[in-house]
Amino acid sequence: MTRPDAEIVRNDDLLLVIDVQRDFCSRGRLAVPDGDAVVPLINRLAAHFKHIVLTQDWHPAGHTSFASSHREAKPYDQIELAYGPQTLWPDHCIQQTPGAEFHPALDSIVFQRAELILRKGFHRKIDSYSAFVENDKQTTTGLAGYLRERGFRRIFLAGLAYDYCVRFSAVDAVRADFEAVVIQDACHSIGPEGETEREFAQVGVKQMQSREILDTRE
Ligand code: VGL
Ligand code: ZN
Repeated sequence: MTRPDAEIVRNDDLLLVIDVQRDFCSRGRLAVPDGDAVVPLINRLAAHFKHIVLTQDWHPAGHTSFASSHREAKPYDQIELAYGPQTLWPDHCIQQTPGAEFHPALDSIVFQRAELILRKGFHRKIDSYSAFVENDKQTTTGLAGYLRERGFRRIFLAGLAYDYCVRFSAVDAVRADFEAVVIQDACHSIGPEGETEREFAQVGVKQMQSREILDTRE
């Protein structure tokens, strides 16, 4: 019997798994509500993709996106940096700390099929929500060139957080001329989802649900 993924997922498709790290999950320092719930879905999705790339938020201590790096600032304040507005966050995903590790419940198939682990946010003075272009809108991570040279056409996205790193990555994927498909239920959001959904519709990011890929008999 033909499995649904035989029709949906193609060889030049890639699953881009965004920031599924301890600090974005329960008891993490920047816990996304119900963030852990994406893990079992991503584990199942991984079996349907030949190619996976993982991103890892990877900040040096004292990073400019941390409220603790600015006098009289608190987490979730908005400030103006040299490159423009920036939300300040609790310290999170500090390089080589447990909070920066991938979620322990990610299956080995995710790592086995991960052909690249892309770290971002490592420039002390620039945050990077997007896996493609940092928050200064100029510094690139190299991912677009990598994906193009590898011949990928469609980028499916899952992970955390829907309204930040997934959102900016999906929009930049379209800007870099890829087709972007967000697997919505395999993402969770820090805040309300409406603005993100509106932007996706505007720029042509497609959305789908994991069940459209997963065989429900699994
Ligand atoms: C993220 C805020 C700060 C994310 C990363 O992964 O969505 N959000 N750093
Ligand atoms: Zn971060």
